[in-house]
Amino acid sequence: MKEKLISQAIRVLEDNFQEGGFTIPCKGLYPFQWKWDSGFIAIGQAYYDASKAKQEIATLLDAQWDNGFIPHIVFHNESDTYFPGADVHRSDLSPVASKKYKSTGMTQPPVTGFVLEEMYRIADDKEDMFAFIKTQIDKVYDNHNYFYKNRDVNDEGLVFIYHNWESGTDNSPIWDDIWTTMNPPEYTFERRDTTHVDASQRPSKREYDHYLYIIEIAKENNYNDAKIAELSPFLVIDPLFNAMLIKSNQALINLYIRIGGNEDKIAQLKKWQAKSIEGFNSKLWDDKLGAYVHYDLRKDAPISFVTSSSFAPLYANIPSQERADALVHTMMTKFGGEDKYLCASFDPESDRFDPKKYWRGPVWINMNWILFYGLKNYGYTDIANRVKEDSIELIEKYGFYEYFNCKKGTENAGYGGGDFSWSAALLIDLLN
Ligand code: 9YW
Repeated sequence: MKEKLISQAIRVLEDNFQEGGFTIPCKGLYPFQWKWDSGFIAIGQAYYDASKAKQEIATLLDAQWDNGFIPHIVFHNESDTYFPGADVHRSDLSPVASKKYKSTGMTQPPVTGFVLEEMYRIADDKEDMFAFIKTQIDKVYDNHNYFYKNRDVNDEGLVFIYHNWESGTDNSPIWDDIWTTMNPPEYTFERRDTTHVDASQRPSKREYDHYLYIIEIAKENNYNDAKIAELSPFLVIDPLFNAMLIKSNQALINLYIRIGGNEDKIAQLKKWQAKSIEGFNSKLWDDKLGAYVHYDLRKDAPISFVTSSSFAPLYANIPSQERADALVHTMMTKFGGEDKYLCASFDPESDRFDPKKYWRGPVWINMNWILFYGLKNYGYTDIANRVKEDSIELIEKYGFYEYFNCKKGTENAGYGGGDFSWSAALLIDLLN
C-alpha cells in the first residue's frame, strides 16, 4: 500500500513538473508557480529527485524583488486558464519588482526557510544539498529582512498581510467581517476557477470583487508597502503566516550556524525571533477561546474564531507547554470528534462552517502536515499520528485532491483540484 501510494504521488508531481524547472499546483486550475506550494512540493521531491527540489526553490527565488520580497505567483509561463493573471497584477508597476519575471505584488506564508532545512534533512547527498543551500540562504534572509522592515507596522515582531490571498487561506470566514467594511464595485471579469471546479466549492463572485478591489488599491500605490499599510482596507496579523516566519527564522539560524561565520545575520535573526515569539504570545492568544487568533489591524481588534491556522504555532514552538495543552484541548473538543477527520480548516461548531467550501471547513493536507509535526513537538504523539493516518486515509480513499470533507462516511469527499501537487508531495513525507 505504502509503495503504491508513494509511486502515485511521484507520478502526480512529475506530471505537474514544467520545463522551466518548477511545478504547478494543479493542471488547469493553477497553471503557474505558487510560492508556498513550491516549498511543500520541494519537500516531496527531495525524497526522489534532489535536483528537481533544488530547481523548484531556485526558480522561485530567482523571481525575488530588489527589496527582498518574494511574490505569491511567478508567471514563468503563459496560460489563459487562470484568473487573475499577470495583466491584472501588473508587477511592473513596482519600481523594485523583478525585471526578469512577471509576478503578483502580494506574497504567501514564508515557508522557504524551513523548507531548506527539511531538504537538508531529507537529502541522501548532504554535501551536495548543503552546497545548494549556501547559494540560496541569503535570499531567504533578505526576504525575512523585507518583512521586518516593511510589514511590522507597530514594531512588535508581527508582520501584516494586506490581502486574503497572502494568508494562503483565501475565503476563510475570518475575512467575512472585513468584507462588510468595504463596498467594492461590481467588476466585470471572467472567472476561470469555476470552469475547473464546481462553483459550490469555490468563493463567490462578490468575494472576488473584494479580492480585486484590494489589488487595485495596491496597484494605484505601485505596491509600496508604506502606502498599503496606510490605505489597504484589509490589514491583518495572521497566526499561520507569522508562525511560518518564526519557524523559518529558526531554520535560518540553524543553517547559518552549520555554515559558520555569518555572526551578524545570526544575531539579527535571534533578535527578530525573540521579539516575534513574545509579540505572538501577547497579542494573538485568546484566553476565552483557548486558541491563537487573527488580529485586525484596521479595527485594532482580535478576530475571535478558531481555524486550523490557530494551531500552526505548535509547529514553530511558540506556545509554552501549558498553553499548548490548552490549544490541543480546544482542537480536540471542537475539531476532534470520532465522526470527523482531523483537521477541519474552520471551527465545525460555528455557523460559518461549510464542509465543502474551500477554506471554510474542509481538511487541507498542507495544514495537516504542519499540525502533525507541531503536535509531535509537544509530545502529542497519538493525536499527531491520528492527523497523519487521517491524511493518508483521505488520499487513499478519494485521491490526491486539493481539500476534503472532514465528515467521515461522506461520498466523494475530495474537492477542488485533483492530482494536487502539495497533497502528493507531503504524503510522500508522511509515509517516509
Ligand atoms: C486561488 C495554489 C493556491 C494555494 C492557496 C489556495 C489556492 C489560489 O491555491 O489559491 O486562486 O484561489 O488557497 O493557498 O497556494 O495551490
